[in-house]
Amino acid sequence: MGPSAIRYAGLAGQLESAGVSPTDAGDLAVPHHATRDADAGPANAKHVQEVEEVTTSLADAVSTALAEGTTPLALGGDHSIAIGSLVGSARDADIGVIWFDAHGDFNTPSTSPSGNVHGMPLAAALGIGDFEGVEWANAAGLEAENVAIVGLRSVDGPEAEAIRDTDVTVYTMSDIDERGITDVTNDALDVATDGTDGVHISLDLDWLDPREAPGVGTPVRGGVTYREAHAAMELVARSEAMRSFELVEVNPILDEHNETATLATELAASAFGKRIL
Ligand code: 4U7
Ligand code: MN
Ligand code: MN
Ligand code: MN
Repeated sequence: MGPSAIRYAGLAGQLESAGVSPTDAGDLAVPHHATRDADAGPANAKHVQEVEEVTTSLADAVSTALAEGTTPLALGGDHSIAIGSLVGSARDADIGVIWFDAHGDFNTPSTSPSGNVHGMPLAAALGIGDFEGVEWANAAGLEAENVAIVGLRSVDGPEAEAIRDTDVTVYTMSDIDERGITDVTNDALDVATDGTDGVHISLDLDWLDPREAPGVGTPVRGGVTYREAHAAMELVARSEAMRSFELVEVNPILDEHNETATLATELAASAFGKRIL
């Protein structure tokens, strides 16, 4: 339902206001939740079979869009789709990623307290722990040293340890408090562009404070403001380094008057270069 809500909120018009001529490639085939057994696959990774199917079709769609010279924008759905975005974006290029999120999404089936794959995509794409050598999930041209997580404020114990064991750079909410969103985002862009061909931007709407973005599955108080979120996206646009983009975790059932979906469309416009004058 997330992609429908985001389209309904006016994504195409917002992108046009940013000077983009968007093409809607439609929905990928995603098995319906109620028709599949969440626990059919390996232990503690719900619907991982389905995630693998969607990863593969999304990765193909992303790499095709890039080959055609366009900038793919993937709509979720939960953050597990990032595995597909990253595999596709990093298939024929070295990429960096900026992960705008309250969470680290660095769990593996061995560490996850929930078994939800939306808490694992960054570890999956980097081939961490259980994901080592898992071909469908590993993003070929992505290295931990080009990954920046921005806005972190909720992380599980073993997940934090796993992040610390890698070269991933983390900017917590405290870093944003102390240094401001501009400095932090510029540093994250430096990390993600260093020696790479471009940057994937992964925007989990729970990055924002739940007062601004109530329609998400796992809200965490103390997130960035509306204005900070726009400022970060505007810096992304100005860098001209964005290669692929995704909006995830909008849940219209939990939303109020589609405001989180609307916010997602506005932030996309900023990331794609919308200017006031
Ligand atoms: B999201 C969690 F335990 N860490 O793994 C988990 F707190 O994509 C939450 O960032 C994951 O929204 C949140 O289930 C995933 C939990
Ligand atoms: Mn996330
Ligand atoms: Mn999150
Ligand atoms: Mn979530």
